Amino acid sequence: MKRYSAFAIAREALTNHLGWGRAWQAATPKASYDVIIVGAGGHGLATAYYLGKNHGITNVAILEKGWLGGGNTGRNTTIIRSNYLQDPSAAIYEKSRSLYETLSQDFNYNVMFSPRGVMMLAQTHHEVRGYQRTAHANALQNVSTEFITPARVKELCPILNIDGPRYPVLGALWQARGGTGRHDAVAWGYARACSAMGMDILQQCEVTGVRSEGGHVTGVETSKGPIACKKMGIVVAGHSGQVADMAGFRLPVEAVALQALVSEPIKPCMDVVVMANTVHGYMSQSDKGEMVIGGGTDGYNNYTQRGSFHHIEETVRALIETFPMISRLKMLRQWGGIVDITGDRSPIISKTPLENCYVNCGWGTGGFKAIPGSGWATAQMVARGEPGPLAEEFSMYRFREGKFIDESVAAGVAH
Ligand code: FAD
Ligand code: PYC
Repeated sequence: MKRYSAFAIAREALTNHLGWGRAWQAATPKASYDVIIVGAGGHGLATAYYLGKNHGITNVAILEKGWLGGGNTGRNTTIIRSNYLQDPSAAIYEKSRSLYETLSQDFNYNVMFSPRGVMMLAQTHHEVRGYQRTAHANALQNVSTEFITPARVKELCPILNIDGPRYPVLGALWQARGGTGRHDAVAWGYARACSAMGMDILQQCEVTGVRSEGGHVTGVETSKGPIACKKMGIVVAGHSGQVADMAGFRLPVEAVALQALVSEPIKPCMDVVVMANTVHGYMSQSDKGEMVIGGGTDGYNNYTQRGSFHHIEETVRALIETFPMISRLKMLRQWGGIVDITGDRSPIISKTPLENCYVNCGWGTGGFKAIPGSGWATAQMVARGEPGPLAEEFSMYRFREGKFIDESVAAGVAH
């Protein structure tokens, strides 16, 4: 793998940039692999990466029906935070946030992690109590957050109107080391590192069936032919129900569209991320100057993977009271992704009814931030055959046993 450095840029500048090479190799399927990961989103790629890096398993194929990172990983608004309420969540999200801090160095590839600070506005007394509770829980979990006053909110984000008539800002849950990252670069960085370890990333390779014998997966049917495997990981977000169905079991997840939009680029006016969960809107400014805006999920299950007009209207209307300046902005584009939501708004990292088949899903509206930690934990489960400490509470069977990990407040846009 070519190392990226200032020296490499200078050398390539002198040789017409002919020496860069591909970031990852185009592969053709082998007949068999030790591990097949279905889904080349961030979670699938990170799982493969940590299988190689932490467990020395590199005879791995990552199968993607479209292009890598083209699902939710390439469609999200890139907010990274770990201000969750319950202990198992705080552990995995904080592991993830801390891995983000050094991911660029780990990859030798810039994922543009920007710990600019994330605030979740409290705009009702109910939210004040909820976020104060989270700040106290985070203190016990070694997650650094604080509940801040409206004056401090205004100081951190001067374009905010804190005196709105319907929803004045009463305070905020502030995580100074939360922020954003570059979503495509996260997928590309993992892909490049997986390819360098000799793994095959098979794009345009849709899994259409799962072969099993005596409760064991033996391989998959794909649009490029059958491929055998010793172990299989299903990491397909909004399509988890479909692939689980091919494997013969059901998952407690619903698929629903989540949408976002960006404005025309403007001069820098906001250097923090603001989430306003009561009105269902959140905003940050991208490096290009666009205001990145998102709202709540669609109110009905669907697989549309596109934006809709009513969503723009609702989201922008909701945000204008708190950010009056956006009423004068032109919007450039909108899009949607199919997110996989569980009943307690927490993910599933789990064994399944098939002995050597594992599932990672249910990240819903909030899984970009979790990519490194989730990949770390899922790789450990696939390698050892049992979930480790970061994953063990996230079994799919918790719904049957009533052991919910309720994150409906922390999930914000998914309540
Ligand atoms: P994906 O990236 O969707 O990857 C799954 C892959 O599986 C896809 O590429 C798909 O093509 C592939 N696949 C599906 N079926 C098959 C098959 N049969 N065969 C082969 N491949 C298959 N999270 C945050 O933390 N912060 C945010 O700010 C944030 N904002 C969001 C905003 C929007 C608009 C959306 C849609 C999501 C947002 N999220 C956010 C959530 C986050 O994007 C997801 O939780 C995360 O990207 C999920 O990653 P993944 O790898 O599990 O799924
Ligand atoms: O989980 O922080 C989040 C988030 C923000 C927007 C969508 N999800």
